[in-house]
Order: sequence, then structure tokens, then C-alpha cells
Amino acid sequence: MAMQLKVPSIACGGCADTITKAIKNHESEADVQVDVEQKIVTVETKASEESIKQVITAAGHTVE
Ligand SMILES: [Cu+2]
Repeated sequence: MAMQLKVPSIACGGCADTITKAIKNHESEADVQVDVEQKIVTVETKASEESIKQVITAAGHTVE
């Protein structure tokens, strides 16, 4: 299932890397795309939206 999450705390490519690594660490098969300009994280994953939100929050970012 693909989901799109608005993550307003993304400021640069480093943030994108942090989030991508955190999600892949949680679920190695997840496909993560981060649009830094739009601050949108697109995740193709079998995990629940709630768990992905928790991973992003745990990585120090804020999901809207
Ligand atoms: Cu950054």
C-alpha cells in the first residue's frame, strides 16, 4: 500500500536521508521517496500508516 505523508519538518536532503533510513531500518522492503520541496514522504510499504508515522516521529520529525 502506498501512502503519502506531509512532514513539514523536512528542510534538506539530510532530513530526507534520515527519514528514508529510519523507514528502511523499520521495514527493509519499503520503498521511500521524499520530496524535499513539497515536504511529502511517499512510502510503499506493508506496514501500517500509524507505524510509519511513529518511525518518522522517532527520527525527530513531525508528521502533519
Ligand atoms: Cu535537513
